[in-house]
Amino acid sequence: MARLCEQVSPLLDDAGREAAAAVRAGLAEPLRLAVVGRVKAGKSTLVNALVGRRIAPTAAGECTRVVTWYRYGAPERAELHLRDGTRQELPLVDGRLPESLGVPDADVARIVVHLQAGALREHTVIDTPGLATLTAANEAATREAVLGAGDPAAGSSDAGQADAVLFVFREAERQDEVEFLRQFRAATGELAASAVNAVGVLSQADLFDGAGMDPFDAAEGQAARLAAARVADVSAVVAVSGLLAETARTGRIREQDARVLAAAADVPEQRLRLRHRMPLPDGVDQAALERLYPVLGNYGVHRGRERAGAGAHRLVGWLESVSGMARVEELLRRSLLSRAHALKAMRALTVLTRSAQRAGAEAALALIEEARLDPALHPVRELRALRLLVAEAPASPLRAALEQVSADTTDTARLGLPHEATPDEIAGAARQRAAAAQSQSAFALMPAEVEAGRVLARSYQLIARRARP
Ligand SMILES: Nc1nc2c(ncn2[C@@H]2O[C@H](COP(=O)(O)OP(=O)(O)OP(=O)(O)O)[C@@H](O)[C@H]2O)c(=O)[nH]1
Ligand SMILES: [Mg+2]
Repeated sequence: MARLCEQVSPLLDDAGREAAAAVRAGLAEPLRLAVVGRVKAGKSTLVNALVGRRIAPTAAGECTRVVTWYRYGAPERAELHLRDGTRQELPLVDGRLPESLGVPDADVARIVVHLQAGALREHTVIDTPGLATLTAANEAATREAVLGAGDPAAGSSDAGQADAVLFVFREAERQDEVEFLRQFRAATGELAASAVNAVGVLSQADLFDGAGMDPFDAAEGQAARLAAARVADVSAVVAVSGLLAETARTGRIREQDARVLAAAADVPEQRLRLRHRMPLPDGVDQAALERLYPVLGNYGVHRGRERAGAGAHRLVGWLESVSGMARVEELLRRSLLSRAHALKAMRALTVLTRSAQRAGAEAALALIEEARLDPALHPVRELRALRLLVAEAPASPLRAALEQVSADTTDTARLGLPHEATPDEIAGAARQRAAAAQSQSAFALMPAEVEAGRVLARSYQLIARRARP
């Protein structure tokens, strides 16, 4: 891809050259993950939990107004990238982004925050303003910055910034989520979220109305239904409480807090709910307890009381495990980080192709077409085939094999062979699979399966060739 960027760049116009340079620079960076969803879905809270810092502002009202990147870097700092191309330092306030940026929001293309947070070595996280928000400008900015639906005529070289998407769905909106995804897809076109580059979470699981059930169990059931209904848009959906994870991971619970909770352990839950009308029993520090509600939510306060007796450490451990955040990270690893190289190349190819088309650069398009056939870019073909297959024939037997070969792993793992398999064994198994995939392709009825079989056969041939050049 890097070589292709260099070859194509001189054949493009100014905006295209800029886009090619940006794409080239991005190849060496961690995967860029955009966190997308409706206003107040809990995106920024989740970002804080992912990063392990309370850096992004969160609030009950519409809060994130500017697309904000969190990337690994030292010294820790925040910068405004203004639309006129200049940059300005943005001082942090108590380690958090300030409420006011000092310039009109509309002048800011994005905020870039550099942090030395371990999680950011693996992926850059892009927090976005909520879609379907009060202000149309927010929504346009998000679409533009996330997946390149920006208007190229308006000089948007920002197009297509994210390699992968984390959708944040919220219980209250669940009726609308299908429509939301449809609109999102329409707005983002070829770079749209799909089963290969997007995963979902059902947020605020602690608030779920489980009708007597544990809210997390109820949320998990709903998450599974959402995933089944949207197989083409996200590879999976898991339930999570961003708030509990953020609280657990950012040192917000001290010994003193655990003592306050433990002191209220025997107060009936009903009584706690009525605390504004009826004072709590002696021995409960009502003011201190009140301060814990925004930090832990009703669920965390009420269910946390019984764990608090064993101290803050145990309480925090419980918050972390009940939050579901570890499962979100596992999903990110399994579905997105495991194919980071191909996802980055896929976005890069799309951006280059668009730039070449816009500039009417036939020679550049020819180079890109040639590159698509290069074995080095075969992983991109695998992802495209997988995307199509999941959208059109999700139950196809070819799917699992295609998922397996398209992961960033070793050829033995791709074939499911033991680690110590010899080159001859690898080549032999790969040739056999190639022949099988070819015949599956020949007998398939759905176009998506025909293509999947073809791509898979080629994947196995390439593995065979790598083992025995
Ligand atoms: N109980 C509970 N509250 C949450 C959770 N996640 C977020 N919240 C609360 O919901 C409100 C909105 O959270 P944010 O993280 O700011 O949501 P957002 O999607 O970034 O909002 P915008 O940037 O305005 O689109 C805040 O008051 C959070 O404390 C959660 O998992 N559980
Ligand atoms: Mg936000």
